[in-house]
Amino acid sequence: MKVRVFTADSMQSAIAQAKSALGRDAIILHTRKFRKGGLLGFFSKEEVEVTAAVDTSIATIPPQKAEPCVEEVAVQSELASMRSLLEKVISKIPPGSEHSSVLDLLMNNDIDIQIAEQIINDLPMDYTNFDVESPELKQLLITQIQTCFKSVEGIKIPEQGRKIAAFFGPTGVGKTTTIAKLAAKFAIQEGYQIALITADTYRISAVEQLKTYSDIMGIPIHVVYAADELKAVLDSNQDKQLILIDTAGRSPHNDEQLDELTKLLHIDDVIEKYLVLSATTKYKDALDIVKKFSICMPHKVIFTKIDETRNIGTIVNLLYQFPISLSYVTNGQNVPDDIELVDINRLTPLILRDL
Ligand SMILES: Nc1nc2c(ncn2[C@@H]2O[C@H](COP(=O)(O)OP(=O)(O)OP(=O)(O)O)[C@@H](O)[C@H]2O)c(=O)[nH]1
Ligand SMILES: [Mg+2]
Repeated sequence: MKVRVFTADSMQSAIAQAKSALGRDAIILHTRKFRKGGLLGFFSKEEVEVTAAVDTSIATIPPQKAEPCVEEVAVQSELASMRSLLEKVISKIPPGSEHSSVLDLLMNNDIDIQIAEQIINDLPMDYTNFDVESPELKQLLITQIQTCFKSVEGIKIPEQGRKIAAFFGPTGVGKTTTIAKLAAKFAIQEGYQIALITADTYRISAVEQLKTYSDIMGIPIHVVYAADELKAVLDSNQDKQLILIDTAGRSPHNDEQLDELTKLLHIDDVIEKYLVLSATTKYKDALDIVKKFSICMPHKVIFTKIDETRNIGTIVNLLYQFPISLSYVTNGQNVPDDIELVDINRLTPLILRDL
């Protein structure tokens, strides 16, 4: 303990001196007043004496750090993991807000994030010079997307011989309607000799559906129940320049049905196989469909119902994933009008409709 005595002309001033010399923890041990100077007791001045002390042992003990409680530990660890997560997320965002705006635009059009990144990375020039909503940037993206369209070909009927085309895919995508549109185009508008075959004996009224079109157009129709019957009908229609085969819609997850379909379609190697897909299909489902139906070895793909969706990025996503040859797109229920050969210049602006 350290003890010191302080004198001043007032109690306040003496205590202030003590605190200033010994610190805020100083304690006052004793005070007394006394008179100083003067002559024979006259003219003397009253003074105050303060005895103060400070415990030096307290001052030298290092302050104890309180042990954190369980809740504090949990909060600290939570904060640490949030910080590390945030750092990871930030590290993945490429620098520049232009990049994320263009990425958003592509993703708003249903283009998968990884494919959108690829499209942006492959742009031949610095897109950051352009305003995100500028027509120049839109054109740059469209031109880049067009590079994924490898080949487009519709049904080509040879001068000599015939063409046999079969249509297959998931249920309800528009196979039968598309066949009716193509039958009208080739038979009525272009005057070819054609025949229809339906192998869809699975769904009640499926035969009736195609028969109604064949009756209106005056085109012969055959119904087949098995692969060998198909072979026989193809053999008996040698005089036809085009034969269109309808099949029952199949789930991509039913392997037994897909095997049966594959056998039917491979009864004759000359059959040109068209996978029919709806443009309204979610990308992940479309991926499954293309993977599963690849067992049937499609030559070309038809996208239907592009009138029913605002975002047809699924088409771009698939083209970036698979070396698909395109043929037709359909854009409505009207037979025969709502079908056209894929025109890249007309289709790609639709893909970026929301730009
Ligand atoms: N909006 C729109 N509807 C279409 C288009 N193509 C077909 N449809 C309609 O889709 C529905 C199903 O058409 P279908 O031709 O019967 O389909 P499908 O693939 O043959 O069906 P399943 O044989 O049952 O597998 C019908 O209502 C058609 O009118 C199109 O391009 N746009
Ligand atoms: Mg059908």
